Amino acid sequence: MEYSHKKIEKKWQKYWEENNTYKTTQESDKKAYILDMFPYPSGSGLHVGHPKGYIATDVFARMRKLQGYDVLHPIGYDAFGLPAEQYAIKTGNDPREFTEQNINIFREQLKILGFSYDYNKEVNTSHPGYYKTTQWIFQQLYKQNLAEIRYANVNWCEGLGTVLANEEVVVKNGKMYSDIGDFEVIKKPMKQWVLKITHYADKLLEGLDELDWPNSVKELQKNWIGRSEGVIINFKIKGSSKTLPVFTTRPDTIFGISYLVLAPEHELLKELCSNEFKKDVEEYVQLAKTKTDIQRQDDSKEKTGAFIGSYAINPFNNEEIPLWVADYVLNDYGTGAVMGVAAHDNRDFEFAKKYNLPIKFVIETKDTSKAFIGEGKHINSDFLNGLLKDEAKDLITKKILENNFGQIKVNYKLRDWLFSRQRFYGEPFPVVFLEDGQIALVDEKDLPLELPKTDYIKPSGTGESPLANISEWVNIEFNGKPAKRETNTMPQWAGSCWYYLAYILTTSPNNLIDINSQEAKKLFEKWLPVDLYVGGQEHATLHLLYARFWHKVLYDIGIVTTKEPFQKLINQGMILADNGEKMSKSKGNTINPDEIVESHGADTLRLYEMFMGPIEASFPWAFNGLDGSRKWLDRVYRIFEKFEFSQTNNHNLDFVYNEVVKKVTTMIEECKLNTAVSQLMVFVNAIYKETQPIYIEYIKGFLIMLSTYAPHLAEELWEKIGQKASVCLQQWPSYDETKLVNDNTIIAVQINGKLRATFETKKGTSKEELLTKAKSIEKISESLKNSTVLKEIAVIDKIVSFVTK
Ligand code: ANZ
Repeated sequence: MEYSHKKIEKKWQKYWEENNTYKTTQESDKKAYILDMFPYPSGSGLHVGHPKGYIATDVFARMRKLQGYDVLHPIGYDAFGLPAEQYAIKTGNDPREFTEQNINIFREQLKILGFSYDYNKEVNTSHPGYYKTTQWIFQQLYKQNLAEIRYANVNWCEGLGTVLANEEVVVKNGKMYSDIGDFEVIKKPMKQWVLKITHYADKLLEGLDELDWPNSVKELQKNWIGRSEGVIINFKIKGSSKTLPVFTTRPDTIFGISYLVLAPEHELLKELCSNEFKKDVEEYVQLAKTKTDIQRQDDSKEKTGAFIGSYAINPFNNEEIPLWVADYVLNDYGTGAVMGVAAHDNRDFEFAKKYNLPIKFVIETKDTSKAFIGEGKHINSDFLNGLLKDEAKDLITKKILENNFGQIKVNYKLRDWLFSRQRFYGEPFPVVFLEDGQIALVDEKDLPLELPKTDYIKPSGTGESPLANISEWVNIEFNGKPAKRETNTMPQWAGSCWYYLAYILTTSPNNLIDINSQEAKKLFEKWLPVDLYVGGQEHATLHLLYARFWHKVLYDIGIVTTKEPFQKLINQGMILADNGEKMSKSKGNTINPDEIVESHGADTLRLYEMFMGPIEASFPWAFNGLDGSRKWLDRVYRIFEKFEFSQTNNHNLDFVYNEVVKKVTTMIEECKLNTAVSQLMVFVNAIYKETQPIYIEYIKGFLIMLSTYAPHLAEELWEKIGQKASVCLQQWPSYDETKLVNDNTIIAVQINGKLRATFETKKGTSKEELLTKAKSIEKISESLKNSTVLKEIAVIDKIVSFVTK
């Protein structure tokens, strides 16, 4: 017998909506903020992979609600962005309308899956009511001197007609491509807004330790920030008053220097180059210009360079060191100059080999045919001889400081964040440029600065934003003076940097309490940090880094109340196509959740996606698995047709029920959502073994637990046993620890000291009974038959032993 999911699911969705069942409450002293990475509302809608993370958070949020927490479980849309803009250009539509349509489709798709979202808290980053605050936050960054316009070598993507952040660029075969769309990216100097995320490098690193995040994500962020401690040594130049600062993390190798290298763009290169070598060096510099940073750093490529005809002096032994130029040195890292220690660095080794430069080993090794990177004692190093790396580093650093040869320096790989996009469909910058070149902020009371209505949103092709074409928007009067607006817009990341704060402040969709108010502060105190955040791993060094940066700035200026935004993070795995490939529209192998809801029901889809395996792992879609989940829900449904329920407990199910409640609770708590389902199955199996009426309180407890996975069916059955709705607002079942003692024990049966069998029995079973039970085991009775039993021993709860002849 099957239940009608179509009838049931519609009915309860309507009920929840009418009764505001999932309204965010503020009545408990316990809170749980459970967040999904919000979707980009693309034109193609959801496939079955998308809701996997959403179902997981929903199960968790529902349990927390039932446990009496105030739960914040919202959803919204990361709605600015290129695809909508490109679609609008292609079809001549307004990206805003297109986005609105897509959001409506997404919302419907989510609603039929029965999520416990509080839709009243919905946000859309492209709504002026929302981006008003995005602009306000930008202004705070500006006021904190964390935003400025710089003439910078940026990542220009012709295909997208915009600049991209380093985090948005992928490197393949030494070339750069856009993360979205896979278009080629080149370096190009342009005037840009940058956000000085580098000022927060240390804070971003420090905070990581306290977070309950996957190690892989923490590592990705650590490496992206790339902190390294070293020193800058100022080398004197022979016959010149100039010094050349060189950053190194290995000052202890100073007696092994073979040469110093400058980057081709180094500001001192021309000056330090002797006349004789000018031509060679200039040619080399031209050649280097044709390569990207990535090609220059590619370890598989042969190193190239040129001698520049002058020498530096090693401050510790006064040796002359030749100066070279080479493009494997990057100008914007460290000081743009490197000490070449050929014996102990692979790149330097290759370089020295190629140009016949000396290779001086200063750390002990037997194999001198290649660079030695490992740990060992210092040799040929004067006062450092015999010391290991760390000791030697400490000593040499001390001497460098004492003698004023240089200073301590910490370097980061992290670069400031390029924050301008030459696009239409993003947040306008809330600034104006006055005629004298000054920048002024748009008055707070004039925010939001809205995007103008226009039909003309194509990129200009010159690298200027489409907004530059709308002269009545650009040219304004500001406090009585002529001024121009910024025509670039913010990147899509801006809106997603703080959306988790927006939900807290939202009183109705896109209607927010002032972020800079006492009321906001109280709410932040209540809800921050996010307790569980579930989303894809691809955001490790993008959204998750950017959002942490903004959060820390907002913390420092007293807006938010915690140092970190997201306490626990889980990266959900993917749902693959049935052949193991990634699901994608272009491959035509996607499965639409709407169809599954139609054929099997939302509860089945929810249960199946959770039962597939650990949430972090990826699995191929399997229709037989889906059928299996549906069959189990039907089996649950039939309990209510077949069995009678009783107000009195016959204690048959005491052990299994209490154990299942305990396990389901801790498993959901630990986000082991697949094994929690197995436990619910264990309980259903136990019911089916019963011949007497089932204790109604256990049925209720079961339905409450079931409602986290299959809320529609659980509501229906809850109603069927005569309860008042809603099952989603009941109290999570508790378990009785005293019922959890399993009062059975295992008895070993030995014959002449050898283990022959085991059996289970109630604890405390008498000696006589133990002997009888042991003898009734076929294997034992067979053995005893043909021998004389000399002795029978029984130890209660432990063992039965026979000695025979
Ligand atoms: C001497 C040395 C000896 C080095 C040795 C390494 C090993 P991280 O940890 O990544 O910060 N370096 C410094 N500036 C550079 C630049 N602009 N372009 C390319 N390489 C640069 O690495 C710091 C090390 O990278 C520095 O320490 C320097 O080489 C090199 F056995 O100095 B080392």
